[in-house]
Amino acid sequence: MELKGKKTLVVGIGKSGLATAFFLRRRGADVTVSDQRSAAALAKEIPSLMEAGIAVEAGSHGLLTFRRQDLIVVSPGVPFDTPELVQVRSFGLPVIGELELASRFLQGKVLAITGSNGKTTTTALCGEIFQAAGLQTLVGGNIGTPVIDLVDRSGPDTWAVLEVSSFQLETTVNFHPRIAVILNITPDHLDRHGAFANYAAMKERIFAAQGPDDFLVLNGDDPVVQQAASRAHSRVFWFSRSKIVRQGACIFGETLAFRASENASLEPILPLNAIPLKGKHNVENVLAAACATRLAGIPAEAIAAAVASFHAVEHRLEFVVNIQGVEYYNDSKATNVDAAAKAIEAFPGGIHLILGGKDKNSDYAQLEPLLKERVKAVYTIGAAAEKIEGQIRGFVPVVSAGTLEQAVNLAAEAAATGEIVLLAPACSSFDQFENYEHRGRAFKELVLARRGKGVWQNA
Ligand code: UMA
Repeated sequence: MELKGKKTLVVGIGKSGLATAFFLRRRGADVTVSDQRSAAALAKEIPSLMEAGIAVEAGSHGLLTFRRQDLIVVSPGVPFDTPELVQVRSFGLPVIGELELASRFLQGKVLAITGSNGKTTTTALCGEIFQAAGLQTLVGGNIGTPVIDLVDRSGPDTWAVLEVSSFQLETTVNFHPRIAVILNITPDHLDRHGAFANYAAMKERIFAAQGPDDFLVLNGDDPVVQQAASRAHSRVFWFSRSKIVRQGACIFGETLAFRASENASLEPILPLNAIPLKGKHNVENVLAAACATRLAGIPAEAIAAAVASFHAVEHRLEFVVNIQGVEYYNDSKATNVDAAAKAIEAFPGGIHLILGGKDKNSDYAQLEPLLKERVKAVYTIGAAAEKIEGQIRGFVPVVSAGTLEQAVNLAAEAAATGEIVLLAPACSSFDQFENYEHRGRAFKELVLARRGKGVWQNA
């Protein structure tokens, strides 16, 4: 793909857009960036963009700016149906995302992981397994480092391990992972994708450009993911926590095992009790990671060693502290109902649960059985509080806390020895925080500030 002298527009100047704009400029393109934030709000970004010779449109997206381009690259958070994008697409102007652009320049092989939940943990774990096996490894995508920033570090022998979101997949064309993984598909981002079927279709785009030599790893326990197999053009492998698979990874007795083909015997990878992560969902993440990395040719021993020394990624069911017998867990990344359910399932009971934030058109009543069985009280925060309270009232005592600070204090005061205070909000964070990381850090600071009030044991 020739970029020299091409008129390019990058829409959105967040992490992904900034990295893309500088990449395009380094490759000799004529670059403009457009962001709906005001020039004042972009005061930090504008000087370095101007210095690199990149033109900046701030405050709104101008149709004329969009029409003047040869190529438009959109950031993942910019909806594909933004009116200016719809118009220029109707003129035949190419509109792609950062993931697609990066994949055209990335050298080596790609392992890409998507799913509604568990993507970041599985991506980080696969990265560690590759590294433990001595392979040249790059990790990026939705996990934090834009894929475009990996391009200059990639070579023919590199494995790029990428977490890819439905937002990123929406704009792919030729993105072609050697190994693609779909962990699970449950309702999320319905405010962006509309119907659940649209969201599921975005996830399936991860394998749309795969061929017969590629691998697709699917969750054999997830009915929505199972349906994807009939549309695959690549070799399908399964992972399952509940049954023995034809080919892929599964549980045999107390051992996680891999079967290379229908006729092969099960090869033990590691005992289940060697998995240091909490929760059944993390067993699924390890199964997926073991299957994908085994398909990449990594020996079982290297997989077992990397899994055994792997610890929870920050903000994913992260143990914070034990203060006077009460354990605090930060699962700020539980930004949808299914993720919150998985966090609750990780504990047998005695949970003081903090729920709320920005609603994504979710149905919180789905939590009913788990709330009744395991949760002592719910503390609601943020813009979604009223909706959540309306949908879960009667299942469990609900305290309207408003802010995270108030929720932490109320939960800490109510929790008895042996109980759990869990932030698994089932919502995104943008009503009260910059992002889920900001929310998770705020939770940890509030919790750790309480250490003065008792005896504690750090993470
Ligand atoms: N903007 C516009 N016009 C719009 C919408 C947004 O100009 O119509 C601008 C905003 O003003 C802002 C910029 O776009 O300046 C933000 O871009 P972005 O939302 O794409 O965010 P980035 O900072 O580029 O981060 C993105 C991913 N964000 C999203 O998908 C929302 C990050 O995933 C990812 O880590 C990063 O690229 C690097 O690849 C975060 C995320 O929340 C973690 N992902 C969602 C999730 O996990 O649920 C999908």
